[in-house]
Amino acid sequence: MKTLFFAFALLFLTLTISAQQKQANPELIKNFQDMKFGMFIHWGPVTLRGAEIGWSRGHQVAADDYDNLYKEFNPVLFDADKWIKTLKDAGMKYLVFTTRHHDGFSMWDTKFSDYNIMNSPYKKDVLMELKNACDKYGILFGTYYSICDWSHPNYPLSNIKGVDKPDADMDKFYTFLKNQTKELIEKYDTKILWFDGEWEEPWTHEYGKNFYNYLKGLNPDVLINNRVDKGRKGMEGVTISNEFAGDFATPEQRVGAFDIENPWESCITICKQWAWKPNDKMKSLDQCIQTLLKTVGGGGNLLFNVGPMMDGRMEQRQIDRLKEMGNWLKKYGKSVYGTTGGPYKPTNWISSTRKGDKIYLHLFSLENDELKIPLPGSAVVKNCSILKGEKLKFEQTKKELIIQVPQNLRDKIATTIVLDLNSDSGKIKPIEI
Ligand code: JFZ
Repeated sequence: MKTLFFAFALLFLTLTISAQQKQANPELIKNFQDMKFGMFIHWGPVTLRGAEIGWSRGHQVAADDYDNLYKEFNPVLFDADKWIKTLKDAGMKYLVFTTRHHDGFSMWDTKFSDYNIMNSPYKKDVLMELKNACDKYGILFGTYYSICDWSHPNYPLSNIKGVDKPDADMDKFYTFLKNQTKELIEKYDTKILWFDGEWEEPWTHEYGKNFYNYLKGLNPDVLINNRVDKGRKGMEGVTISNEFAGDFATPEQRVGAFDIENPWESCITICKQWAWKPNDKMKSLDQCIQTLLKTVGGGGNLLFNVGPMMDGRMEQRQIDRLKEMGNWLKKYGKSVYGTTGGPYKPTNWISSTRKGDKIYLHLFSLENDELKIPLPGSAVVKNCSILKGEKLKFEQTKKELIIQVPQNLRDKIATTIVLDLNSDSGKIKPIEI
């Protein structure tokens, strides 16, 4: 009887394990999470029109016009070194660059499509230049790659009403995806494959699982986002499970919900459009930093998007804004990099991170001089001060911590307070304020 039980238990265990997706190794995930802040770049020939990448094809820009823009694309002022220096000075640690968006244009020297940057008047492999600049500055190099390709003859959809492709062949298209991504892995040594466009009907859960396993077979150290599979339902994007493939979740244009169990990364634009748009409304420095702190405080990374211009430069006002973020991080980065979210769940006036025996509070606003927050008595506060600054008066009761934060010690953007505990801050359960 006992033997039979164990035999069944073993069988069950084997089946469950084999039904699971290959998971990324925990150290790889940890390194990714520790970086906290990366740059997303959406760029391509469409910047000649200042319209949105991919989506404007057949809408704001006639498809025929759109598909011929590359013949005029000549970003002579492109300087990979300058871009990556800008990224580094912003305090960012990694890059995700659009190698091929929904429009199907490849931004690298690919063997598998002629619709690529080498056939533009510019004729240079911008992806290789970016990869080399990332290596030079110690920045992790990652690539965005759209699954849907509205201009490819073998992809069934075009995103234009009434235009479909009856002769499309999805299996052939899948082979094309495998060939191109193999180049990204083997020739460019991409460390992140950031998929997108998985929500369209031709892409299935079967393709998703298969693709993920294929890519991990080429290099198990490539991180792959959850948009490789069909698990993401909507923009919140929180789907890290054994059922669906993907190493991290991808909430879009919003700070993800508090989650310190599953890796996630919010992608958010510095302006409104992903690709460059003249006079696009840019976020204030307050908004930029608070977005980063709320994301990190919730346990996520921020992939902050910049859209460079048609001539190859980033806009100066965006470079300046990023530099301001970098300056803030130079001073307060200790409360960001390598931390974990919480224990306080972010609100619109406070966010928090922690590491070892420390808790970092980021205070965006405070009505009076007294900050009163719940804290279990088991976590004894030994010291309380502004990070790299003055000591603060505090008082701890059984359930609460009361800190005096006078106006003159506050930072306009976020006042960063460090609490030294007598124990591991990681043990504190998430706290709602
Ligand atoms: C996608 C892209 O379409 C967008 O251009 C950008 O690259 C972003 C990072 O990812 O965003 C989406 C995805 C899905 C929808 C809209 C925007 N949707 O289903 O409406």
